[in-house]
Amino acid sequence: MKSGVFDKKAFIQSVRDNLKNLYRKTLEEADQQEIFQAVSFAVKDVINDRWLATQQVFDKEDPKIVYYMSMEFLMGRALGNNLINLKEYKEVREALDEIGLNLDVIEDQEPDPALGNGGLGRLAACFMDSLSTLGYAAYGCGIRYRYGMFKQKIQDGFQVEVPDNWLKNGYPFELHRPEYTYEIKFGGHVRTESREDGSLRFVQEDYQSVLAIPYDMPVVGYGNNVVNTLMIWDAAAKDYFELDSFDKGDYQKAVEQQNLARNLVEVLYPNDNHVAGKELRLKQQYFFVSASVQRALARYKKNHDDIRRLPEKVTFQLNDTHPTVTVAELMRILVDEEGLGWDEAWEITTKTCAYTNHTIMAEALEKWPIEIFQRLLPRIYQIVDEINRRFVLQIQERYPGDDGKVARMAILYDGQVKMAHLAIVAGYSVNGVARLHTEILKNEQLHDFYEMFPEKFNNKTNGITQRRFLMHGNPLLADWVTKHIGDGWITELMQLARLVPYASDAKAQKEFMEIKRRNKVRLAEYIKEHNGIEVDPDSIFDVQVKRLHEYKRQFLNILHVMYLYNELKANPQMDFYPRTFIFGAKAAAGYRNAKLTIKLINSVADVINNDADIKGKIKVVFIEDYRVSNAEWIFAAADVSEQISTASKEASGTGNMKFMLNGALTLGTMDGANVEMAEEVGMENIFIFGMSSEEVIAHERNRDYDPMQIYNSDEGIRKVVNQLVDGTFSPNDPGLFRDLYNSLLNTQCTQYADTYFILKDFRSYVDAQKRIVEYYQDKQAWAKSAILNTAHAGKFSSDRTIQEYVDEIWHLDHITVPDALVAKM
Ligand code: F58
Repeated sequence: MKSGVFDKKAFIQSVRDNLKNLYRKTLEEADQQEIFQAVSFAVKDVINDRWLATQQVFDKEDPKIVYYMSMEFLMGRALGNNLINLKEYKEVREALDEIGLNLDVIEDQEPDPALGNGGLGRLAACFMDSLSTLGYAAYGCGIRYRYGMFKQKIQDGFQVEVPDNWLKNGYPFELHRPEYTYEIKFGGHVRTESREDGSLRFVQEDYQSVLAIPYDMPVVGYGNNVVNTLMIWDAAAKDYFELDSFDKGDYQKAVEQQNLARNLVEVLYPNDNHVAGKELRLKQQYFFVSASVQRALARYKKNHDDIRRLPEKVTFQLNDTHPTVTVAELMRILVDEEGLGWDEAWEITTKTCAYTNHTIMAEALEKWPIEIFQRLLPRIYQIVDEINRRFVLQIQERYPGDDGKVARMAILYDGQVKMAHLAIVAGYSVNGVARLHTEILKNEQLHDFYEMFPEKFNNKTNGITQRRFLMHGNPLLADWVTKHIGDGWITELMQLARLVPYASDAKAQKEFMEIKRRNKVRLAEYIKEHNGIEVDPDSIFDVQVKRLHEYKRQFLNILHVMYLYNELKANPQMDFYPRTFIFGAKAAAGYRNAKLTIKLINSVADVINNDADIKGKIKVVFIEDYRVSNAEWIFAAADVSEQISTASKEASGTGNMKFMLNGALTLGTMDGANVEMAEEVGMENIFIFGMSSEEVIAHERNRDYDPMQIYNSDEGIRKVVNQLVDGTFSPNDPGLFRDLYNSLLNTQCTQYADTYFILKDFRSYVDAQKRIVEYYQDKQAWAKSAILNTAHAGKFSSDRTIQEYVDEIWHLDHITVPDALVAKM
């Protein structure tokens, strides 16, 4: 086991020992949760040897390290993934089988560590997997939220949020590291004193503080002994011990610190593409940033004595603007604690921090009221103020007399701290997450900055890990691929291109579609069990799973389902290929139209699924609690992948890539990474519709779009829109969907009607849907396109993305961890 050979007997013995030591139970007495824990600890033993060995290599070789700073890591379950990456998945399944245990059932006991919202958090998790697999030294730095993303229940068609207590049984893959505790200071004020050499020293006083205590989670590389660390921070009160003694310390202060510590890491803010400007969120940001930067610098100083050479060994990647205080915290430590001058400190900081932008949506741009920022982080604010002062001078020098530039570009303006501006000014790299997105950043959103710092801007098209989203999620297809081209694709996804010849091979087509069918049966059983709905595995599985947001246009999808239903009702004899429309989405708790869209989908499902007239030709399913674990099965079972955002709004998308890898055909707009997917797979194998991003941007600029004209002139559209308010889908409460109706037509309700151009793109979408059903009925053509989608998904591996970050931004050193070293642990 240590050096790559799996020892079945030892593994089973280890599981039995763990049951005995943890629960004083035999295998026969233990329940499935206990068995999950015991198996996980047995796996962790194996991981620990590699983890220790990796640390020794770090110490010996001193590679440059990337600290991936992110408020979110949507890791998903670890047990199965760790086994895959240890290359022991099948062996462990067989070993457990021999003692009467089923690995699927055991894996299902694990809570989904859901410390993220959606794409941004899942990207961070895929990146960690690729960093380990490619052999680069990395720490993921984040927060150990007590409650992650809420669990979604559907009650009477409405979303209800239930807290997700993922730690209630204890999480076997985390390691408590109290020896790396740091103090984090909030509030108070800054006193200035003179040093002996006449320079000034800044001291924060009368602050409240909390302790940051890290938990480490292993991130196992595929088959290479490398184990990196996800370091997530828990909070504890500093002076709590004083509470039980009346004569020591300040009781009031101790209670406050206790409350601060409790609240800080209590819960993840459940918004996607929208920021909650809450003071607690800023506290969370500074908390994990300060702890991580302190940890990174302590690590560096252990074996380097020149802090000026920090950029040679350390880089901080800011996952969106949420960790941008990194910049100011690094400056603070360099100036206040290391005693460097401003210019020297700035030189180091601007070679160490880099920023990734994930959205152009205005609601997602972080701005903090200066009042809050200054009160909470007085010293950090002073530093930001100085960065801003110097930057404004630079703008004025470059664009004399242009006050517009200052207004648009300053970091502090209008009583606000603009985090993106700070990240761009201090970062040595600014990247978008798909080619189109980066172009929009350069030409529109961040144009002023691009003009001033063109050399900072670059693109890194997102990717996904094939280890989780093909090997683990779709073992049948993974084996089929390996049978045809060998297993090199597991670490070099471009090798999938070798499947191209099989796309036209009748036998391969048949096998591929049989696998798709078996995955559809697996999902149909899940749906039957969870929704009580019977779906036909021979119908077209048309799937849209992602966070619910107006720009992602689940609304367009369900309006189209209503439209089809109307057609079928009007003409029950029409030629109609059976379709199953599958949705899965969480809405932010306070996002009304998003929540109402969930209710609409469920109401439409109720009516259509129970209408005997249409003979089950359309089914609508809303999968409750869409999350990483059920996502893996959903991607495997999809025929059609809905990627239908209003062009220009989806920065990249990553679900689109997971569907493609699993052989679904995309029905999408020319948005985000869809553009590059179309380029890879060819326009014959993808279904594109709707306005281009240029057209959307032009309409937004000219404000010349009038949905009313479409409503008035198109009867089919008028009918579905009217059905939102005539009680067709809510007979007991005909006004229920009025807000959705208004969002399409009524200018009083939103800044302008139909903000996301749903009616504008509707006909083009109907047409693309028609083309796709026709195509589906040509079994050979479809199978060929499906195989070609898998074959051309190679570019969308996060391994490719990470290699680009390494080559063009981070410049990390490659490490290897020899078997012999692991064997010695
Ligand atoms: C997503 N952003 C983009 N933000 O929407 C998606 O196109 C992209 O593929 C993905 O990032 C990865 O680059 C996203 O998920 C959030 O969830 C933030 C959470 C915190 C508040 C602001 C939005």
